[in-house]
Amino acid sequence: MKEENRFYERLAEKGISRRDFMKYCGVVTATMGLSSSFVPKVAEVFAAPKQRPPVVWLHFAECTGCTEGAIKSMYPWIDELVLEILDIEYHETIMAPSGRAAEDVLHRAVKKYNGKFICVVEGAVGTKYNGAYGKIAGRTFLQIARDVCPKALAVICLGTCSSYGGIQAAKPNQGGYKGVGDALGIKTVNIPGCPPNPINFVGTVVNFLLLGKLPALDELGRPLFAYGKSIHDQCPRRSHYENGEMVIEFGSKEAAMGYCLYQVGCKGPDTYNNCPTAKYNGGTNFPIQAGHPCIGCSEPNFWDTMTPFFRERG
Ligand code: FSX
Ligand code: SF4
Ligand code: F3S
Repeated sequence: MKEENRFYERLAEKGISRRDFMKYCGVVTATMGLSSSFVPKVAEVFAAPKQRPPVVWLHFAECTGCTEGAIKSMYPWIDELVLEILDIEYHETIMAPSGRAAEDVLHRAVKKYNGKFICVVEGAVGTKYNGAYGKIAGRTFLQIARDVCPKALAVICLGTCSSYGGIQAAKPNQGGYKGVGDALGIKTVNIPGCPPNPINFVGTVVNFLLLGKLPALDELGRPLFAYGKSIHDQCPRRSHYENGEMVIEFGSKEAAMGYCLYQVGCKGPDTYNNCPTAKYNGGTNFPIQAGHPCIGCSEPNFWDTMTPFFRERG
């Protein structure tokens, strides 16, 4: 209880009311597909964590947009919440040490928490020429992945690059880039999207801390709570024509002002993600609502299979 009170005091110091915090917990709970009766339990995970799993966060070939999205949301306190429930041992982007000191941190953490840490990976792994297409501290991405990932309790691939290869794996893919699961032949939890929605990462971690297990996954390793439905099936611009008249199905504001973007290339029917309900930037907006067709950024090989992203209206 004391710990919980201190947590709320810390929030208050940052100008965050208990109400704002509970609202965020409500969003996380809904995203996870749990009933609202779980909201207080989700709040407890943040306010009085029973465990803070050690995390080793690796970067391979990518743009770091996934980290930017996950820890630099528009409400800085949400990022801090994420950092409160995780014990981040190694993360190149946010850690203070560099060079040899950073390497030492990595080796120490992997040794100390062998079999107990969560490995979060961003970026694809080059597999051709013994992985020569990418190195950190003299070791190839492939060597690092082979060394670290099998020692983790679970590997969470954050972003389309670590999940399936992303832009690095686009044709002609000279470096033989692959997602981590493919490169190592292991099972990973994949949170794709370029960048992925941070709420899906938070939901996965909270699921683990609250229910003691990782969420149910589809055959592509994606949590079903987030990637179980197509964008098209949840789209506010969905409409259909009856006797030449457009019928707005959802009756939402967006639907009333907008039109389906299929004719200009929208890949929503072939893309599985929760963007229309979770939205980005703290639930503000997502590409289709902003007038941009979905380019399928969370699907494997979308750079090859979903292009051209735009279609000229005939
Ligand atoms: Fe890839 Fe992430 Fe796109 Fe970028 O780490 S999914 S290029 S947003 O940064 O990996
Ligand atoms: Fe489907 Fe895209 Fe049209 Fe929405 S805009 S209804 S996702 S095709
Ligand atoms: Fe990506 Fe399509 Fe969502 S482009 S962000 S999966 S709407």
